[in-house]
Amino acid sequence: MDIDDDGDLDIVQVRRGGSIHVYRNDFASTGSSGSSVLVRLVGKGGNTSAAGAWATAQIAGKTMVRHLVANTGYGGSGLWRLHLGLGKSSQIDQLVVHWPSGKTSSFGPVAAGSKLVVTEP
Ligand SMILES: [Ca+2]
Repeated sequence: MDIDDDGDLDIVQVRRGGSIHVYRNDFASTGSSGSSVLVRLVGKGGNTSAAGAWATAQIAGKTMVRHLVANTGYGGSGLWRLHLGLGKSSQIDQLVVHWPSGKTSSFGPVAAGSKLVVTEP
């Protein structure tokens, strides 16, 4: 998850019956890492969190796929948004969201550093 909303991924670890550990990733602020695009999806009907949606991103001739899942293992939880790492690329050429209902949303280019909210059509 990205606890400080700066586009790089951080980790929060909660041990059963134990303490909470937060590992904040400050690598992006050093200028040493690449950029990213964050996409929050808003579904319709009973699935407003868009669980089960997925997206494909065309970035510099390569295809990236990201799935929005409800959890990431025992007691785990994901971002509830898509984190698309761009490396040194300056944009996503085309982004296609595939909704659980079967609908799609397509747009682009999307500049690095963007934070999008996409609503199901
Ligand atoms: Ca972060």
